Amino acid sequence: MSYRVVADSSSNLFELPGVDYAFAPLKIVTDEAEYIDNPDLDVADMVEALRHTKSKSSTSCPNAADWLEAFGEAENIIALTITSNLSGSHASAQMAAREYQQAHPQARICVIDTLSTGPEMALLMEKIRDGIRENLSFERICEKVKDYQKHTHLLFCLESMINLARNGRVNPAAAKLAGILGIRAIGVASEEGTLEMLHKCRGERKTLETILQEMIQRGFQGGAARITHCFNLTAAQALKELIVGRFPASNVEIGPCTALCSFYAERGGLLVGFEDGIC
Ligand code: X90
Repeated sequence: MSYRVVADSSSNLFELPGVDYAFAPLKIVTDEAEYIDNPDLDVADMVEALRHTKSKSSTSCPNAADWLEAFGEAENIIALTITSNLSGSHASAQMAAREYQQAHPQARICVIDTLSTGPEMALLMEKIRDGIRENLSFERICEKVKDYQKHTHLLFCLESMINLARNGRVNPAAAKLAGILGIRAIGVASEEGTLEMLHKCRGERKTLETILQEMIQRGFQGGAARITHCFNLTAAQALKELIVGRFPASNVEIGPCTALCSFYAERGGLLVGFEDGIC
């Protein structure tokens, strides 16, 4: 049985080694330029250019045609989207799925609203890959990933929420928390797939310790954790060391944010996806 895994580029992954994978890119748009979240883009250049631009910047999600292109001609498709509460990506993917199903009545397609993004989405993708490798049925894989989703979480730590606030993705009061220089705001993806702020923290050490405490409080017991960072490898590594110091058997990997997450998480931002102990 042939499978294709598809996700929008908010997953920060342009490939998923070992499986047929395609992504649907989001875009960052200003009056002067359009940045497509794909491997050709130099994210450092984009972040720098955005820092100096006076024009308004916004983002746009893939449309149904973009999703259809990513679906290709696959027989079995599992598609993952960024939370439907903050983006139209999920609605586009659903529309594309209906069209695809009409054109390919034999095909099977499942579109999952991750109610999250970034590294939590990456964990769900890994779970799908495990299912494909184990030769599980399409239904079983979809069921398993939806079940796993109940046990995965996303925490994040931002040094600025300007782009989130300007684009109406967070309420202004929450944005104000992170607006003060030198203060980092820690938040979580809520069960409804919205941003919920938890703490403001001063100093990197304290911030990372608070993230680990929040992970433990949400049931982390040393399973898988995926960290993505926006030009902050040092903090990502320090967080990994903290996690592994406390849970030596944990499986922690670090990767960079691509364009969409870099735009919203902004320079210095960290995102942590992790599974709770029941997994
Ligand atoms: O459709 C679009 O234009 C994309 C809109 C995306 C808005 C939010 C992206 C957030 C990226 C920031 C911290 C994590 C928040 C998680 C909330 C569920 C990363």
